[in-house]
Amino acid sequence: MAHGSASPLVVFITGASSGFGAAIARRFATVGARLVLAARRHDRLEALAGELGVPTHVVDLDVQDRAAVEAAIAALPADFAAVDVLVNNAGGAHGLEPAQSADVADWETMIDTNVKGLLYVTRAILPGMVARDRGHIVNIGSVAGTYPYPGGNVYGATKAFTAQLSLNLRADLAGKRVRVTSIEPGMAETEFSLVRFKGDEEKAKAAYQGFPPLSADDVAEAVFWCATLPAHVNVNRLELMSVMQSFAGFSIKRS
Ligand code: NDP
Ligand code: 8X3
Repeated sequence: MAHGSASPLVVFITGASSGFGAAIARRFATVGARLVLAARRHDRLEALAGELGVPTHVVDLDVQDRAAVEAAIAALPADFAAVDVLVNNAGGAHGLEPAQSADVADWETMIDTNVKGLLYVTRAILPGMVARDRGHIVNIGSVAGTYPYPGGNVYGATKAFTAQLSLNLRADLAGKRVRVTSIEPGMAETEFSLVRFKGDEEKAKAAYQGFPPLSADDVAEAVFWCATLPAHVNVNRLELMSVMQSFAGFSIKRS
């Protein structure tokens, strides 16, 4: 187990009620980790906790609510308080409209969740990691943070933030045994598209038709690998895609 510790890892996962977060919880449960499962949908978290067979602490949490984040982390039970691995996974995309017609409320939701929520959780957990000189922050970014696509405007920008913040955290943590990793997946079949298309199941399904997208388990495996490498190994960035997803190149509109 990483960190040279005999005791099980404590893993704090935001957005554990669905998709990557739930798969990450299941992957860490296979090695007996102690899990903090955070999200807004309590029933989903309770159901997941019930199936895992490892010690869990369920936190009903909207990461956009700074006071609630600080209170929930301050109130972690002793057995879960020394977080070894924080997976900043909560988030998503809202809308796929071009910037000139996108809904500003969707932009605000993405910034409040993917950027500010991630910061609130990180800021509350990081001091403990630094004090213990041990820990790992895994931020879930996206290929959308590196490669532009039509309609990706603010979503991609929030994921570019995640990638750069991850590198800057590494700079701030120089000399500390606290690792930071940015995981940057391409299209993966989860509830992501259902959220992006505001519950339109047909559109969401179509996004994953005709090719094998990544699965939540694929991404969970990448997170698990990074977190269980020897403690001196820091994966800075890890980008993964379906073999059938690639790059479109530049667009030229000729007259
Ligand atoms: P899902 O929609 O399946 O899961 C999103 C999770 O985020 C849910 O558990 C949801 O929980 C949680 N969440 C959303 N808003 C909040 C909030 N305000 N407070 C707390 N939790 C919140 O999508 P994915 O699993 O695919 O997405 C997980 C992460 O991966 C996201 O950051 C996404 O941007 C990123 N990603 C996804 C890709 C994909 O193609 N699927 C590819 C690359 C990156 P609840 O609603 O219960 O609060
Ligand atoms: C999700 C991947 O390509 O749909 O971050 O933006 S993509």
